[in-house]
Amino acid sequence: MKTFVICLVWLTLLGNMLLAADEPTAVLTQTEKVPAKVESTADRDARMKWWREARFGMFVHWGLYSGLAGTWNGKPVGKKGGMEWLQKRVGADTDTYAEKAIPLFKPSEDFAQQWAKLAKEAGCEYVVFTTKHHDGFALHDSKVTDFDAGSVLQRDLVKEIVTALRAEGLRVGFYHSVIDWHHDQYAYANSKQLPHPLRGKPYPNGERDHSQYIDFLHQQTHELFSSYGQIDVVWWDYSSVDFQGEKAWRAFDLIKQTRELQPNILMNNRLFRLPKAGFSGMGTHSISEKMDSRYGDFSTPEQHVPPNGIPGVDWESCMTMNTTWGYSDHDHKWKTNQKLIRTLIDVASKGGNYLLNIGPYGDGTVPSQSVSSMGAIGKWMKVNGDSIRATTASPLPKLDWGRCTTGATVDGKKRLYLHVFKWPSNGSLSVPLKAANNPQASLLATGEKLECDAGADSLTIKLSSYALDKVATVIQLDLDQ
Ligand code: JFZ
Repeated sequence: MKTFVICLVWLTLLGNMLLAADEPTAVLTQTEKVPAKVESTADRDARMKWWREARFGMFVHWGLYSGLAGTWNGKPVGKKGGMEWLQKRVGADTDTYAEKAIPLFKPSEDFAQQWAKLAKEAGCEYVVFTTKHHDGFALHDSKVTDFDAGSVLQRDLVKEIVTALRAEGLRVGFYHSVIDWHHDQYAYANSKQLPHPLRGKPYPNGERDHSQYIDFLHQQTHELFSSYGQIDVVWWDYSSVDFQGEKAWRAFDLIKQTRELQPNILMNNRLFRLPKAGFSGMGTHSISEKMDSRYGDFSTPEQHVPPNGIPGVDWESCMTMNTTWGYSDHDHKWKTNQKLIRTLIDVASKGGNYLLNIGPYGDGTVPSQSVSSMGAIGKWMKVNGDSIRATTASPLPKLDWGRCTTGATVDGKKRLYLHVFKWPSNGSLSVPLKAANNPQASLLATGEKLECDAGADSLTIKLSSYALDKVATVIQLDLDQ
């Protein structure tokens, strides 16, 4: 037994040395606690299945900042960029911010049902919403703080939202900011990279003990993951190269606690900022090609689509409809419906998920531009949803006329979905498929059969002279294997 224990200790040490080998020196000590991998690939695949098939989710940024709507002391804070960062943008301390923001945060009775209907009708399978953003205001009824909806409004908004989403059959995701601008022990001076309204200024309350904040973070998320039934996703936000993982959040304990409470939960990788966790550095574009599942289940490119996807990594591109996550009265740069629908298709063609954001007003109702865009996506999805849901990345090289996704193989036939953005003026669509075996093409929307000509170098599909759908017409193409 003793020899066995000694061997185990040596093996663990050796394992940790190997794990640490390609880490920057600054984080060497943090990798010592990396837990052993315990989950089999089959178990992980089973856990990821619904999410991989979903392809489309709705993100919601809503909190105290929403009522301020991008305005401070009667002046616009800016015309673009994240207005959920308003407190930081104006450099307000938490009391001043709360005093101005709380009277403007007035959730209507049925806001949550509106969100749920909107997501369902748009064709989303899941919704991720802010249970707490960087300002630190929690939307549930928390026992460990008074800076929450329970204390301020005598409402548990998380419960209202979860109930409404479930009623529509949607999966539920909790966004949770690990950055906290309210907590009086959050030691913001530990990071030069993470935002804080008082960054560069001394702590107003004397020395801070960050471990007390970490305890609070673990307690508050314990409440969230033990009070609302099954939660499908946790979306942590976020870490920096200079403050992350063990040191910043006691991340592996936090993951352990969360997985114990929610065995099926999927989590993003933002408790860390390491190459192994899917990051190549700071910034929202810094994605690395590899990701170790002990750091999270999926990678989170923000405001962009990785040009070639991230083969072998589960990923989700989150994006805004204008330029801000939290609502602003001053941001009018709305993306067109065509842009949004084509981005959804683009993401699916590269094997990722699209998490599209809405920023409701302070009363929880949704700006008409977002309602109308979600409606347009839903209209397209009702007809063409099969070409998105449960598909995988395109097997074809880059297409100058549009995109392609891969459907399931049925009765030995391989199915491709061709999304035509640019309708060919000569009425024939050239698909780079060599010697296609018994190709059968039809319009997904109507079932109308299309004539095919399988050439040695490419397949040609005959089309009518005008596009059925100017945004994206989908052709279903079946091939014998
Ligand atoms: C974060 C939040 O700060 C933002 O408010 C929003 O919630 C978004 C979805 O996530 O945005 C980031 C994350 C990382 C960086 C910048 C903004 N970064 O690495 O520079």
